[in-house]
Amino acid sequence: MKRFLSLVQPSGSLTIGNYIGSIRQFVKLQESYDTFIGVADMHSITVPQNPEFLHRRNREVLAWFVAAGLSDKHCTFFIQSDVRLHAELAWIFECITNMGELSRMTQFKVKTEGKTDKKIPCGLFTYPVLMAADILIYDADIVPVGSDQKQHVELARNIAECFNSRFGDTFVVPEPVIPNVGGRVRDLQDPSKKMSKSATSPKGVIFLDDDEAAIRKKISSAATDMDACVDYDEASKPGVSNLISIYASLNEIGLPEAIAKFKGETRYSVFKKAIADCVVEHLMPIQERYRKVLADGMVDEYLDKGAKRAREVAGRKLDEVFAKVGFGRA
Ligand code: AQP
Repeated sequence: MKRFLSLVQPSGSLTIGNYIGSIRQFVKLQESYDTFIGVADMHSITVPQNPEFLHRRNREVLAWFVAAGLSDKHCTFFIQSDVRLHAELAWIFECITNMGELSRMTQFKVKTEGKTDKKIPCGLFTYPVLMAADILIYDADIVPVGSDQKQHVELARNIAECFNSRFGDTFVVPEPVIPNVGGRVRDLQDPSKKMSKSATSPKGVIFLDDDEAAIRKKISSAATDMDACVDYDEASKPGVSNLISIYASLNEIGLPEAIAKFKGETRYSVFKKAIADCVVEHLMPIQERYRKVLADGMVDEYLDKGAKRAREVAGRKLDEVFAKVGFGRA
């Protein structure tokens, strides 16, 4: 059975972007793959985190996974820091990755915009290498990601190919899988940016744990344009197009169908209400399940079981890598 893997950072409350761009895809794939789903707490400290929040969020992210429909029958759930082998492999990968490749990473440029070198932690520069280790240590065949992470999966492919050519066939070269619609959910207030959990303002971000009133308020005040005519055009109508994409993704319909439903509507209030109804309808049942999952106390059991298996799989791969690079005694 082929393997798929994805990790989500517990760097804040999860957003509808995380849900549409990644978690929902995992739910569809889980039965057809040997599925590894992780909480990337080691990645999240590239920006300062409150340790207490981080502990709590690790469990909460897992609870969202389960509430969204992922099951321990199909998934190996783990917290990244429970499998420290990732960091050991990342060190080896850092030694075969050059600075030029990392300097080209768009996420690095976005996250360091306007900052001087003194304010940029090295981890922010090298985390794509840790991400490569996350993926390659499990020999993942596919990695479903939002479009913002595609470049990082490409880096993982380059690293796998580089290692394989230097030390012999060792790693599976993974494929990124990007959703056709919803690969980049945009911030509702500033559609030039992607919706992010750590956005400077929460106004443009729909968090999975937002209550109905907050969701409706955020959507009704989403930035649109002065045309007063609903249509899809990412360049000239990014705000309206974003809302249509969210609608299409959540309803699992194609963009043309979603566009046809709203095209020509002149009242943005009516259009936004339909989007808000759709988001509320989708999120409320997930929120209810989330509360139950946290209350039923199963999260730790899933994580313990998952960490055990993840350590076994990762450990075998790392032993092979250590031997190939010449570590230890022959
Ligand atoms: N806005 C988005 N649209 C589509 N997909 C998205 N993803 C994140 N935001 C969007 C996808 O969610 C997965 C997990 O992401 P992550 O938490 O590991 O890191 P991220 O991409 O950096 O997510 P955020 O929300 O922007 O976090 P912060 O603010 O902490 O940096 C990935 O597959 C990602 O593509």
